[in-house]
Amino acid sequence: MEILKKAAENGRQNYPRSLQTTLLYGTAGIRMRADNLDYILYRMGLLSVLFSKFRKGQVTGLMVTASHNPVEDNGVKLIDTMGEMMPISWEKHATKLLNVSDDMLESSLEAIVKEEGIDIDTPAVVCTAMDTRPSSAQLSRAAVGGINALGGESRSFGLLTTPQLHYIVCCLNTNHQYGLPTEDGYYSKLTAAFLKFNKGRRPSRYLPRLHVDLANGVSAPKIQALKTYLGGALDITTYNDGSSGKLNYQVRGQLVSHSIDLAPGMRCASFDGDGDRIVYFYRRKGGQFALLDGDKIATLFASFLSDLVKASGLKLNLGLVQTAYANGSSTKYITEIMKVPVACVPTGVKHLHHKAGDFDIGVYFEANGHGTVLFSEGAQKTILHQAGDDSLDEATRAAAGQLVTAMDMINQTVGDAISDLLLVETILAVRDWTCGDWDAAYTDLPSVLLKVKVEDRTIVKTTDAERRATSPPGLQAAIDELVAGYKFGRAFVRPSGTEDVMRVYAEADTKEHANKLAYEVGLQVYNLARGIGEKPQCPA
Ligand code: 16G
Ligand code: MG
Repeated sequence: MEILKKAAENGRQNYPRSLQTTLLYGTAGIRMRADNLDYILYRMGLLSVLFSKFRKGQVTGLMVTASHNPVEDNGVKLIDTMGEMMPISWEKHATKLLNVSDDMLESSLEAIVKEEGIDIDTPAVVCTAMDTRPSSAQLSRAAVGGINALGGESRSFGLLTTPQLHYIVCCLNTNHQYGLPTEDGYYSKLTAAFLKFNKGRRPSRYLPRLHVDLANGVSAPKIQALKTYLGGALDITTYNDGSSGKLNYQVRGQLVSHSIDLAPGMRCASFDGDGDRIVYFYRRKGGQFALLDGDKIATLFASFLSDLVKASGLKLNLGLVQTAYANGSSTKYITEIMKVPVACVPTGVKHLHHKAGDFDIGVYFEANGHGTVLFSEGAQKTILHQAGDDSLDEATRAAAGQLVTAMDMINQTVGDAISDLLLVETILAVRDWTCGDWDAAYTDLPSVLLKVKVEDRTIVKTTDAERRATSPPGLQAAIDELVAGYKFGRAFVRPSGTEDVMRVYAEADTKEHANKLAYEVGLQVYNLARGIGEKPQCPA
């Protein structure tokens, strides 16, 4: 095919492969130092065109970002036609294109076309956007180079948060039914729902005042825009708003801000670099710092929505999806007190998103703050119908109407810090709650995360949503024995998908016990899975 040949030739000349290491399109696309990413972005541009053609010319998306990685890094996330992540079945094609030599690019493209039965003459459209990294503009140009080389139409949206691009792709493929495919359409839809919910509300305990750390990322300009749509309904003070300081400085894993001088009574949140994760935090009355993480947000959403479902007289099955990292107390609270079914899946948003689709209303969150709510098509129809059914009493209809408004506030395509923020604030306002009220639902068990370096992390295999190790032999038995020695003990190990390390998680009744359990399990991993370098140390 002539066009594949030309695109490969263009790649060889203008975007030659500059790395010889083996790369993986993994849990959340690919991320690495920005210096060598040009050819990768070019090739991912090519792939997104093939993917759009495969989807019969529907719009796909390509986001240039490395999320919460340091500013020197960059990366790419590819987006499916309904705004979800690119399907897992296509990740192998991405990985293949990342690793072939320039000479093999043409034949690799051809192989994908053949395997997926793609009609190369189908038109293709790819929307692109980027975060605020210094390398993002150049890398976007490389991606557009790839898109155009295969005859695809590229539509560049400039700076956006990752979830905003997901939203726009979904709008474009649903004939604007999901909303208007613009940044203005996004703010208008979400804030209209927020304002509707909060109109005339006079809470006494809840204060519409929030402090948000934006990690100097792309959400910084976006929150400024959001504020103009919110008017005075929510007073947001921003930190790390991009005016100075490094992107994601001191952010990384748990997103906790070090920039906010936290006084009792302040309600705070922090975002990651590309705006798809959020956690809340505050200081308890006694002065203790408390994190309201993805588990706490998930329980807040699930309890609110399940109350509305009941009040609207609907029989919809609502479930919650977590990973093994969810605190044991949250899982216990959700199943035993809230009586909401919980599913556990392997780490990585795509697994949670997929599983959430099994419920009429599926709430999913990773403890690290990535999550959203999915409403099945049937559920959406039923809710809309109920809200407009004049034969019902007013309270029932009003509850269904509130569900409709909540649906409008939620970005169902992917976890979205802005959308999650608006829903958390709405629920707190409706319930007239402080952070303390929210936090009181359950108390997290103390937990610890450790990293262990091993020769080859692929020798550790897991099952049961990563909660049990099946290899190397003896590892799980050793973990079971250790865990049995601790009250409320729980521990698991899994190979990281983003770093060359093994991760160890442990929780127990006290911090000291959790530390000790993590350390003991870490040692077993080190011994049984061929650890290298320094042995794990017991956390202080
Ligand atoms: C990626 C995932 C995140 C997951 C993390 C685990 C997405 C968008 N992001 O950042 O969900 O928690 O990887 O990293 O899927 P790990 O495998 O290194 O522990
Ligand atoms: Mg992110």
